[in-house]
Amino acid sequence: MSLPNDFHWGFATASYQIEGAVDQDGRGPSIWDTFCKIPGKIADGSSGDVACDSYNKTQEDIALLKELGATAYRFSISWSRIIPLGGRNDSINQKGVDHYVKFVDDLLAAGITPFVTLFHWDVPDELEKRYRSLLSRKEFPLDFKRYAGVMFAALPKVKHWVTLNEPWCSSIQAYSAGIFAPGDDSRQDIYPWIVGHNLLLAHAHAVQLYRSEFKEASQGEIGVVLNGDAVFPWDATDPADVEACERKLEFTIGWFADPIYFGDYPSSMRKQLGDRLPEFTAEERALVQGSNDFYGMNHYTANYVKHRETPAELNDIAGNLDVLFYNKRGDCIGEETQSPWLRPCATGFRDLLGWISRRYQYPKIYVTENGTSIKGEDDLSREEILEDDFRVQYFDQYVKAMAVASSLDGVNVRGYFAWSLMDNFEWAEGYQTRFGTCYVDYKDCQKRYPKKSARLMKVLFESMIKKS
Ligand code: GBH
Repeated sequence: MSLPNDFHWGFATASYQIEGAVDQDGRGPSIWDTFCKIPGKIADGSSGDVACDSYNKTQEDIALLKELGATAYRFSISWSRIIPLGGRNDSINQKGVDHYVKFVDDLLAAGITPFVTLFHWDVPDELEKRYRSLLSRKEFPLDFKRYAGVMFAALPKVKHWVTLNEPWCSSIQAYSAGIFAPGDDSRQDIYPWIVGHNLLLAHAHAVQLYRSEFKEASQGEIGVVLNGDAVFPWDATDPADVEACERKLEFTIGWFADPIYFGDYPSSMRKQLGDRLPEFTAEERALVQGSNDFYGMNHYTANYVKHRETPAELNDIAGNLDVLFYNKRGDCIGEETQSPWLRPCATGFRDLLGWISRRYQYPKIYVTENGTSIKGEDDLSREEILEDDFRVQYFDQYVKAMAVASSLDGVNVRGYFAWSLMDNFEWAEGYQTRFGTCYVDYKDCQKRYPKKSARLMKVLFESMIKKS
């Protein structure tokens, strides 16, 4: 059981979840600033206004990464710090650009490889007001392309670019569930599919620009990050449940990865959604197909999947099936955590790495997020929180499952990022849910304290990465 000798490992974060400093140095508001102000949207009524104050603590964050031994760091850029109004004819905020230029330089000086995400859900608010942002097939992809180009030019030393984080969440959580910004669930039958299409176009435009003007000089790579939970049939002897498992993966992963690797949506989606799912024009298809240099994989949990007998509802987003924690025999998928959707099940990780590899011809994979919350963690004292044995066990099992997939299943996994470097703004769940491997004391200047799990990572990876 081992990992390749050039394997990258480290921790991940996202701009709105950690930066704070929302009015500093000319940053414009994003849809999350606006969304957090709507009463009832965030569990504890909080926002990213201060968060971990990482915008003002870059030196501390880099020191922390160094102390923990990370060889890489995945973070995201706040689009509205770069172009406060967001659009392709709007002005650039040099202070925002300078901030990330210095951050990348400082990371490299510390021997840490930056993996930079351009978009982790924080659309400039002005674009929402101007043309309803993600809903615009004409404007959004081009505005994103221009923003991406500004960053490619500003950060030539970055060799690993992520266009989008989890377009599934931008579509479903925002336009079906309505629990993420901008929270528009007025047309659950069509908006998610339109938004997904537009995000694919935005991704592909950025990739095309990178490849035509920047890739050769910087010798870098670019790809999208997709979320996906592992699946097990509710009744393993029922072919309809086995098929439902496949359909669930197609509706979450294949929705984006099939157009990127094959040039079109999965037929199971077309069959259920009909013309509510946009068609690719020939031009769009040519742009999207082949637009990944690597596959970015965010992975946390698994479910049992049971097919439904009744016809799919108009607002169904999963493939007409039930997603369950127990199977027919009464086995439970995994223990409860603080996140209602997350239950540890490391065998699912190995399975899903295999599924992605087989379906998309063994792409290079970076595991761009993996981690867990812990039930009741926020109710404990700091001393107790630092002994996060549940998280230690989670990482131990998941990283080993990944090493098995790498050693035995031919999976080409080349990097891994624990979510997250530190406790942070957990979107609609506010600050009560802690995903950090480091504890953040929000009552005392957002001081960071490594939990046991943060220190485990180095031990784990050093024991598994081949020396030569
Ligand atoms: C990641 O998404 C995010 O990238 C990161 O910002 C976040 O902090 C981290 O997870 C922890 O939550 O509501 O039952 O339909 C995780 C992937 C996929 C998890 C969708 C929640 C919704 C399940 N997410 N899933 S449900």
